[in-house]
Amino acid sequence: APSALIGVEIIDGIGILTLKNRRKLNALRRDMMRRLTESLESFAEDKIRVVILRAEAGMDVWSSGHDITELPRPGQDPLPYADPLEETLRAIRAYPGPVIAMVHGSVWGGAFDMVLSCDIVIADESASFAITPVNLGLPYNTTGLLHFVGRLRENLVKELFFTATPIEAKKAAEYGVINHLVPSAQLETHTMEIARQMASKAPLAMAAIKEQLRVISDYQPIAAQVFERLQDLRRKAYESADYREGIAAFLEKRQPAFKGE
Ligand code: YZS
Repeated sequence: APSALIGVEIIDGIGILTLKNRRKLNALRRDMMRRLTESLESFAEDKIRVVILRAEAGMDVWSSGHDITELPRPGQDPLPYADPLEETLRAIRAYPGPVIAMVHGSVWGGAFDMVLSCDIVIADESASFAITPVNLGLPYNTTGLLHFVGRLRENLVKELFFTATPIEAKKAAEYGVINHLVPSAQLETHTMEIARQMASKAPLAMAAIKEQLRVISDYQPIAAQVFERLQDLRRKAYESADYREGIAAFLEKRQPAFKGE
């Protein structure tokens, strides 16, 4: 059941959302994403000032990313506007208070986008981050690229996307992916401390500042022709044999062989 795969708690006035799809290493299933989005809506109604997004304690994989078995069939846009993961990213970014990602273990693909969509990232030494569309032959969405470009230096964004190789916690902290890198034993207490501190500050001012920052960083006007050209480039990729091959290779647990067609 979807409700069992997302933990929803309120501790000391802090909303805590926990990814609990342990069997699939917290692959971000549609029903889980809908539940996350709904939980954020209900936290906002209850005026919960700060939210923590986390995985269950002890997970070596924080999240394996978009559930690959649920990606739209090859030939269709893999990351459409209405994708439930995209809806969750928008809900996090629009939440009228800070959302903190508390990270241990590896973070893959769309889950990295989710972490970057949070306002603050607190992690321990076991954290690592990879963005993996070139392992699948998947053309990432422009909004998603903006999330990375808005947070990280362009040469790092390119390295991450072109290699699909995880960066380890130390480097991630150096490059600004992580706000606070703390010892594992202190991850929960440190995160709660920062959450409580932010929850004691003026919520209306905070909500205004967060929304201002969101609008400023989302504001990238692109001419209609340019956007359509980008969509054509993406379409060429998601209609290709390579994208089929990338998905098939994952499902068959083998390495993909890409041909550029
Ligand atoms: O064989 P069973 O049924 O036990 O299932 C296996 C995996 O198939 C499943 N699983 C997933 N199922 C759906 N979607 C996923 N993303 C996913 N990841 C894993 O979980 C069960 C345990 O996985 P194993 O591979 O056996 O575990 P392990 O050997 O410990 O390896 C862990 C990793 C995380 C290294 C491995 O599972 C992995 O490489 N997973 C895929 C990671 C990934 O590339 N995620 C990005 C997905 N793509 C996106 O989010 C974006 C759309 S994009 O591609 O654009 O970045």
